[in-house]
Amino acid sequence: MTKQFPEGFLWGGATAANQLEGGFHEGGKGANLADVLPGGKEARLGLLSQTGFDFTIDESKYTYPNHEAIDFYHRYKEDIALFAEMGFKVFRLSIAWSRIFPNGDEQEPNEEGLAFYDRVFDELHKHGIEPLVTIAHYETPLHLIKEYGGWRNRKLVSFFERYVRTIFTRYKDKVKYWLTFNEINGATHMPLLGLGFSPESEETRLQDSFQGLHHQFVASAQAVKLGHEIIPESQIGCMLIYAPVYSYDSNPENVMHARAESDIFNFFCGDVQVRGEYPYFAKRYFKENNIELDIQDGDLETIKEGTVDFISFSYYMSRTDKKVKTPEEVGQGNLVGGVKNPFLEASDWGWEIDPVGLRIALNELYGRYEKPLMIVENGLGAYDKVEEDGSINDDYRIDYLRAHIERMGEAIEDGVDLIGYTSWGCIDLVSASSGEYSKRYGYIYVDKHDDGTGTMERSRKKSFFWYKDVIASNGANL
Ligand code: BGP
Repeated sequence: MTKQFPEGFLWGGATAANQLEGGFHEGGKGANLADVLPGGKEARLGLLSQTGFDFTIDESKYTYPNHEAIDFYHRYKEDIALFAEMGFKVFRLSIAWSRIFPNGDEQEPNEEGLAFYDRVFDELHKHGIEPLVTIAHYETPLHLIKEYGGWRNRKLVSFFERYVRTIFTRYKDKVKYWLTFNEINGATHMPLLGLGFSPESEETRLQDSFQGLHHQFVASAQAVKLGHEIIPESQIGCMLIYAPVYSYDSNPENVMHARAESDIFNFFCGDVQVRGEYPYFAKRYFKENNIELDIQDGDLETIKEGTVDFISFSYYMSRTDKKVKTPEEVGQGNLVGGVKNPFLEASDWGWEIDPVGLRIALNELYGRYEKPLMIVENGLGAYDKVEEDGSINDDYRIDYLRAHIERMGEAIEDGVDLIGYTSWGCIDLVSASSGEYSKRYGYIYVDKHDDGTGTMERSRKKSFFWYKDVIASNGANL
């Protein structure tokens, strides 16, 4: 492809505080959810989906890689300089709520935490990089989880309001692009991550998740309204995990099922946050699943008034759906469920690689909402090998990214208004779902390993130079 992307296209990379910063006890920070999640695929994935999660830190049993992460807390200057060297226009990071309000429910913020992000934003601006800030990225303050039961509890709406008011006011001259809740629609799959509670039983999972989501919808809409008041030029988006749902075959029963799955997984949250109302299909879904929401006076008005300016989403995979699975097909699908797609290869973690699915996702989202779109996560988690001369030849990562960026170009040709792309884990960091260092996404290698060893030294992978050229040519050189 020799075509350039639209002028001003926001190329960059994405991260989250808990997977990046470390310094988990420094600067007055309180513990948050990620601090109690153990490292290691088996331990973490199992715990994320279980009911009745134990929120204590047990170092005799588990390791906790997020405590140290990749030490961005101390090394942000060096890391931002490397992002600048690649030519980043934008850098996505999250603010750790518990750095600002260590317990989440205090009246007054923690000045040291606020000052840390001041320094980070200043450093980014020094290099001409625009920050894109996620307000909540799987890091609910632990106290809010233990004391209040996470987002099931309505009180979090007002604690969140205090938090967003504080950060909007503080950073109003430094941050223009904001996202409210990371992958908000992932909540029903893994309520622990997004909603900060572990369901008591499978029976209460849906009821509690949708109630928690309702609270987040109100909190998000309030944040949008507040943000527009405090920072008139701000652009505030929602953030979805998007996986187009394919029907396994042309059996109309399967096609209808796939459509309904897509509605509830991909569109439910977007419809509320972009259109400002619960979608038409919610009523029947709630009825059939015995979900009864506590919606208070004024909530629906708030949701209507606080619709987002743009839609951001993560894209890693599609999902292939079948209404009735054979016993062999159960558990053969992706992270997001479904059945195995015979046309797709999968990553070492079983995530199916589907660049065309990204073009489909872009068209589906734009076709439904006609609002600007930003891809704020995409990438390949892979094992990297450091050669004797220190080089890291991650051609597999380049191939993955190239194929996806090509389809973004196609979608733009299709007429989609795509404004930016921040690939996930632009610098190696701790994996969210498996708590591993060895699942690497970065252009920048970090010498840190699952067994806790490593110097934390940073080095440039082959993809670093490739991405630099992509950005310099505005997408023409792939
Ligand atoms: C998304 C999360 C990120 C991130 C990414 C990759 O779901 O928003 O926090 O980590 O997925 O997932 P993983 O780290 O599990 O490979």
